[in-house]
Amino acid sequence: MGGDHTIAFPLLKAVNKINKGPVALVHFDAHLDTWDTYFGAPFTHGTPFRRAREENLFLDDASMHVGIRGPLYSRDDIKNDESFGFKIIHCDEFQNQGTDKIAERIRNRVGNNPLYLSIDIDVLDPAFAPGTGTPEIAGMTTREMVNVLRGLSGLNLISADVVEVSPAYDHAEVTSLAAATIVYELTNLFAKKKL
Ligand SMILES: [Mn+2]
Repeated sequence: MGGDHTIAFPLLKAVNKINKGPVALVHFDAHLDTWDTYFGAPFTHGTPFRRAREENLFLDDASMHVGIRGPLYSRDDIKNDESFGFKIIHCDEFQNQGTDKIAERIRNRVGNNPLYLSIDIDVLDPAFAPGTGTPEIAGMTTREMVNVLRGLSGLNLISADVVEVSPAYDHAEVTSLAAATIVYELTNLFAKKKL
């Protein structure tokens, strides 16, 4: 919970160790986070899933990004990302598809595989989560976020992160409220798994 998205890489390593193999990765974010380097550095909040790919930490036939809309450095960003095994649900698709349909697409992709959910708070529109380092307009609403998560009930969720909350940039704790409530929804998903 909380900080820089770089943490997803060591967390995935730990989860792979416990799971004894790669997991389905569903990544909510405005950005792909699969760059090779960011400002010349290999270990940053823009590169965790490239490093994870190099160590085969996620399943290339069961992983996806949700909410993508960030700017690209080059066309290769998309080509490389696809070659790593990611499918993408673009944020614009929420305009024409309900959250039920979006959740169904995620469920079909993940299947019965063990699931790691990585949630960058910047997947939300800055109206709902201004307190983050790389805000992008035209994002998800908190209502869409909550309803998609509830639609994932019953999946084999084994671990999750909620990252990139930056209280220094927040207003009236609106970002912290969104993040805390997302974590609460995640605990419900873990609890329902056992029913
Ligand atoms: Mn991110």
